[in-house]
Amino acid sequence: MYQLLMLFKEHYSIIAYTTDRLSERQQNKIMSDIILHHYPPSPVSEKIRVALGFKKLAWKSVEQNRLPDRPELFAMTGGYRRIPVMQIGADIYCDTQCIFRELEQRFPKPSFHSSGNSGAAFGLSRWIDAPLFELGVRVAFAPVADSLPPELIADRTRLYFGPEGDMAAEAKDLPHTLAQLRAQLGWLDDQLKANGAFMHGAKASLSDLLAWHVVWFVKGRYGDAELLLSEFPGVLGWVSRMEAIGHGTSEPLTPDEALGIALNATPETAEQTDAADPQGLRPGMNVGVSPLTNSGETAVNGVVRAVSRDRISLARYDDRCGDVVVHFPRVGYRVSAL
Ligand SMILES: N[C@@H](CCC(=O)N[C@@H](CS)C(=O)NCC(=O)O)C(=O)O
Repeated sequence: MYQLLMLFKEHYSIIAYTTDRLSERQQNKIMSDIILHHYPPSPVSEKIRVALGFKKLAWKSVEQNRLPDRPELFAMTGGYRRIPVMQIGADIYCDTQCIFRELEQRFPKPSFHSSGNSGAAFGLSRWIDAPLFELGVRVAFAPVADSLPPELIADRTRLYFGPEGDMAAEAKDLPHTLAQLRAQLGWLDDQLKANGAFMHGAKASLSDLLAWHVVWFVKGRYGDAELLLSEFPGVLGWVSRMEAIGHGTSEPLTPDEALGIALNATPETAEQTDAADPQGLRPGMNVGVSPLTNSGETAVNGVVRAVSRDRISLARYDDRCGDVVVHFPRVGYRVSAL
């Protein structure tokens, strides 16, 4: 069955894409490229844009809609709605935890973990990506909610603050939110002042990329950010060092072109088992993967291709992109047998 599908995919690709403008050589080059699905104001994407700059990589930039109207991307992810998503050929990496690990494995130098703090950094991400980031969302959106498109506010309120979320109440509660945020920015400042140029010393590492996206978000979107940050000299000096890292080099690609690249590629992920998996997950099982948050997101269903302690990879098929493998982190996601 698998071979039959691959034959179909090859044949279909030839009609749909290969006879197009691109020479085979150009295609092979593009097929192995890093493709980042993101949008410019997205702070979580900024984390990865700077990660690509950190590793001095060239990448293709697919600008997605700010609202979840992303049919080409959803065909590939199976409905995972968060941004960013990294695509390499027909392998689709969801969530920045997964993207960081894949970038580190494929492009080990310079390492995200030069300071030897990879465990601490992934632990730190559980604070920064959730409680600290959500304070950033509150200060970025709540004071200006009336001037933003109502559908954007409704969408983000449900996503970040749950079914009972209320952006007007968040606006009223801003002084409390700022008190929480201020104290936690103080933690970053203490760390930077004690350690030198970056969070763990002279070299930037994963912890800097994690902390950076929240500071970038608050600095760029909160009207009184200058005042808020003015008491943190450690953070202010570090901001210019983080900005100097840049985003690597990117070229634009359309969502449709990205879909064509997936259709024309074969997933690289081989079957992998993990005898110690506590859930007994094995290649071939039908499962659904959904975030642990009460954010109204739908599960992504597929057939397990690879299982490990940190990652679950699902094989999926969609007419528009053919066979793909979609990767998720284990931490923060529930895998349920179907
Ligand atoms: N845990 C995810 C969080 C991603 C996230 O929340 N991204 C924001 C964009 S900054 C998002 O998807 N917002 C809703 C949307 O863009 O549809 C990750 O690390 O990638």
